[in-house]
Amino acid sequence: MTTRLFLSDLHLEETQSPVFLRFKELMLRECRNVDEIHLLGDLVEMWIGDDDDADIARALTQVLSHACQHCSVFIMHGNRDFLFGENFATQTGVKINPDPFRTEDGLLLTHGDAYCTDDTAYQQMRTMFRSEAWQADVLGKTLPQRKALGQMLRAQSKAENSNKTGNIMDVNPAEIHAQLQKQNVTTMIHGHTHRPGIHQSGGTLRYVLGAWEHCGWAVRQDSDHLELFCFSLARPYASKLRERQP
Ligand SMILES: [Mn+2]
Repeated sequence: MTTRLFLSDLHLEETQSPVFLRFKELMLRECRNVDEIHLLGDLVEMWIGDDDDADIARALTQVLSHACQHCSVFIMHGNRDFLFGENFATQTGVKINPDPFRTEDGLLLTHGDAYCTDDTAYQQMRTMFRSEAWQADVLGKTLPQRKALGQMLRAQSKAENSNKTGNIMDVNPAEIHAQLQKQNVTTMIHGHTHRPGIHQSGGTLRYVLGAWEHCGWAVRQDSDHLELFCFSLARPYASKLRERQP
């Protein structure tokens, strides 16, 4: 009997933002209620390396370290935080899962961007960002250099409205189907597209997490029962789960 919580696309930037406050409340509360919390990518708007000393990086480290004392926390790389590395994992206690990741009870977890195959320009960029050579080059720069690069990329992303749903292509259903068949599972959970919903097709189920914009989104798993839910970011997070029995 596994209880899990899945989140993605928080795009955390500021420690004083409602998004970060709700995330903190949720993590500190739910780590006592579930066995595992899975962060399925784009937890932060940008990660420039595990040595980042920005407020949000420190605050995030604190929250995750605390949560890891009570439950298992897994991180998957999104297209904005693919530089989370082993130092961050060691510091906090989180485990970094590969994308896709298949749970032992047959859920296929993915950030989702790998299946947006209709956007060929995006896939070319993705291949570059995920290459060892590009990552080694970036991580070889000094922290101040990476901070400057991060600021530039953030400004560019804002100017282009990169996080707006209309500017993110949806997944390709045939690619999803092929991946589910390859992994021999029928249920997938992903984020990235900022199009929350549940899709049923040919005996498969796909849960899509939403971005934390107008509200927060999560999928809750209680053994074989899955539920997609949203909650207000304007007031403190209230769990619907009972505390785990000691
Ligand atoms: Mn994404």
